Amino acid sequence: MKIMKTALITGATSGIGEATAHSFAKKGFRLILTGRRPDRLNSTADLLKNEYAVEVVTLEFDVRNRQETETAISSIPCDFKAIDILVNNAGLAVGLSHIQDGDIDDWDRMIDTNIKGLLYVTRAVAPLMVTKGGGHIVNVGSIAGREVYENGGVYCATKHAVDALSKSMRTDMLANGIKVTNVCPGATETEFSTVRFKGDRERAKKVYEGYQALTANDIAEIITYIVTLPEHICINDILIMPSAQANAVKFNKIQT
Ligand code: NDP
Ligand code: 8X3
Repeated sequence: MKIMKTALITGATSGIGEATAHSFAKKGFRLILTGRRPDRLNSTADLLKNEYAVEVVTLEFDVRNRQETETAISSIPCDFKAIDILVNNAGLAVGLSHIQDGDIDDWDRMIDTNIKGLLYVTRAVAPLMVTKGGGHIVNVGSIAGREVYENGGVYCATKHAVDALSKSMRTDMLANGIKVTNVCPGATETEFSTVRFKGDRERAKKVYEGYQALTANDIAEIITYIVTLPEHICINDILIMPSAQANAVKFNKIQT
């Protein structure tokens, strides 16, 4: 009998998280999808149930809220609690500014979501993996976790933290049979830049003009490859860039 994997994906209402939900559903995984927008969670869940006949549970919570996070994870139905894969994807950049001019509310949102939120979810899910004797945690880092760029200091710091936490988790949970992968995308066209520019879609669109950015689906397929490798293989760390991107700031753009 084929053993079905159960995966929890944070930030499954959009972009990389939503695409990963589709890619996992194609493999027949049982899904726990999370995010703050219930309409999107429900429509994705309905679509995946109809299209791939997979079981889907949705959890609406804000990863910044420790109590909400703990309550949501503990409400997962018993038969879904043996989680094989956790994709810590929920995250965001807000604003672009020099440190000396930075908006401290923006900093709080990034730190609370990208670092503390990832930790709250992991602290709630990892013990379930320890109990079942294994699992795979995929943290969505970034090129911003490898380099820093002007005006992006706090976002870059949060993604450097994801890099450090991925290494720590891999060390701490090695004896528990838990694999940890840090997936670091470069420019990927999602709602990311619209969020960074606080709803300014025109400005966001310009980020991806003149070259072929990665799609959410590109990253989702890579995550799916990583979590379906044989048990004895772990991709610890992977950096994925559009062919037209050399580093955080250098792009080969066609001038229009
Ligand atoms: P999107 O904005 O399209 O998706 C972000 C997801 O995160 C949404 O589903 C959103 O759900 C969720 N999220 C944000 N804040 C919270 C919160 N407080 N609580 C719960 N969920 C939250 O962007 P991407 O798909 O691009 O981003 C996914 C990850 O990829 C992020 O960690 C980002 O930093 C990273 N990344 C993105 C790159 C890019 O170029 N796009 C490159 C490198 C890394 P909701 O609003 O419903 O809560
Ligand atoms: C998102 C990519 O280059 O805007 O992590 O930081 S970048």
